[in-house]
Amino acid sequence: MQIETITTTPYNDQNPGTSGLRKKVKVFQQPGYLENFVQSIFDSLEDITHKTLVLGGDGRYFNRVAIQIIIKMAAANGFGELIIGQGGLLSTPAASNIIRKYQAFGGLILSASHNPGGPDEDFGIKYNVSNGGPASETYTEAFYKRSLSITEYKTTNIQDIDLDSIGSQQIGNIKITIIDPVSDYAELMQSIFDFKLLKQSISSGYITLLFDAMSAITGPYAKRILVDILGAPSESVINAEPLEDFGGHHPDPNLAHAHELAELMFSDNAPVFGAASDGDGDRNMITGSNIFVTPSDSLAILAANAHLIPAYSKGLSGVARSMPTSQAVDRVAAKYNIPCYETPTGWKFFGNLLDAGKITLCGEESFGTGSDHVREKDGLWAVLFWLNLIAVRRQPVADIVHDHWQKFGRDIYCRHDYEAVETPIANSIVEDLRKQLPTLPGQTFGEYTVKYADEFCYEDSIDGSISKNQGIRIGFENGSRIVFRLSGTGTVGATLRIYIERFEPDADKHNQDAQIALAFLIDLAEQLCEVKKRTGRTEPDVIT
Ligand code: G16
Repeated sequence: MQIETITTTPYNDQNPGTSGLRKKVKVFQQPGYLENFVQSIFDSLEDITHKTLVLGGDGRYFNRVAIQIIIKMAAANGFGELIIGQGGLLSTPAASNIIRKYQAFGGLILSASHNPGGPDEDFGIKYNVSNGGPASETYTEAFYKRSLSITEYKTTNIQDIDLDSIGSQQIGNIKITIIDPVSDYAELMQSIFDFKLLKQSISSGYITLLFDAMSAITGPYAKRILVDILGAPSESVINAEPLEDFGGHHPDPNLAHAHELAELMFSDNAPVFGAASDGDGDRNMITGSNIFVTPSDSLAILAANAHLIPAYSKGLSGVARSMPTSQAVDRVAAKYNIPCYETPTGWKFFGNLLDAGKITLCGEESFGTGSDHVREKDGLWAVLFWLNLIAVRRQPVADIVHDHWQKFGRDIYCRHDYEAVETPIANSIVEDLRKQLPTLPGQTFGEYTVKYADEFCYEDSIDGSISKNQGIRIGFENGSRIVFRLSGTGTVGATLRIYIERFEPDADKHNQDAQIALAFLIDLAEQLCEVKKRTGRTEPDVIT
């Protein structure tokens, strides 16, 4: 194996966002672009010699090409072993599990998550550290800094590796192991949930289900677990084959993009339970017959019922949610007298709390829920949690949700996204909101009096690191909130997200449509940020 040092020129746009570096495939295909970023990561890590690196992605276009490039670079940079999912495939939670289980040094996960795939669409790459979780901002800032001054990268002249045959081979100083991407993950799920009860509930017909894998990574995982192990009929998993372009769709599990599932779930033939996951398998959308469960409510319901699940039967050490996620889980934590943490958007902020044992469950409004079993959010885990819950409580999803609201009140919630806004316009919206902040407290709009208006700043209670400018929050005396922030995962222009919530304690008013119940706050948000006025748009692109 001959090591080659290639001269390169830095790119100035390799600053990782909320979850790694995401760009158009064409950007990644520029000479040295992927290589520069990978070398910047390797250069920024502590000694990597003889260490083990996990490698896999969601199978989108450019996945296999990128994996071959990274294998050669990892070999040249001195790694001792690579563990790669067969076909170059690993869901994000499965990769996190493999890093932890095999005590790897870290992992590279290739995905742009829920963003579309294909030659003209998106690709992404992120580094996860030895706890299985996304690298913290300290690391990502170091990667970026290094990428601005990089002058060379290392690679080797070895042949492309056969990614499809399971087994190990030694090439020079590096061992390359291709593993089944599903079996370790399936084993982990069986150690958390009551599979015997699930099997009975499915075979008796009490639970009927539909899972939409959206032509993305969870197809093989869902088929193995839901169909082969738990015995659900094979038609229970749709769009089960991972495709490089996700069949031309957005692999984004919401009612707009998982429309096949949504149509069935809101029809007379709806099964008891329906769910979807995203490109890389870390997100989940939960529905029941004629009901959609918001991710914020789902987190609260899982927290309130966790004691019914074998792995969490002893209770939760604490819970956490990202700042824009509704306060529903806070009410559960208060009732059970456990700590509740509020972190910035981004799964990486949960890692320290999970490692320190301060929280067991965490989640985000962006269709992410997870626990201390891995250090990523986990789509199929959330699906199995809900199935286990339905099986134990012998209640349909709608009853579980309504019972929860009855007990805790309902945090009526929605998010409006304005996508691909011209960056200068988006920046001026944020700047102008910032200027208004000092004048807002004490002002009254209808029945809403502003209690505080600020920019969220997070201090990590474990390592003391501080993350500033994590979203603009306007909180009202009655607990309602409007939050504005720019997404850190888009690849075109800027995406403005507006998060709106209002607490409704009165059970007679729980069955309202969120857009109607929140209409006043939605109008107020426009009055404050003027996104429609400034962009000439009449509607958000996506409402969740
Ligand atoms: C990523 C992060 C999540 C975050 C989401 C949305 O998810 O891992 O923590 O909530 O992006 O972030 P933003 O609002 O900045 O676009 P994923 O599923 O895209 O990896």
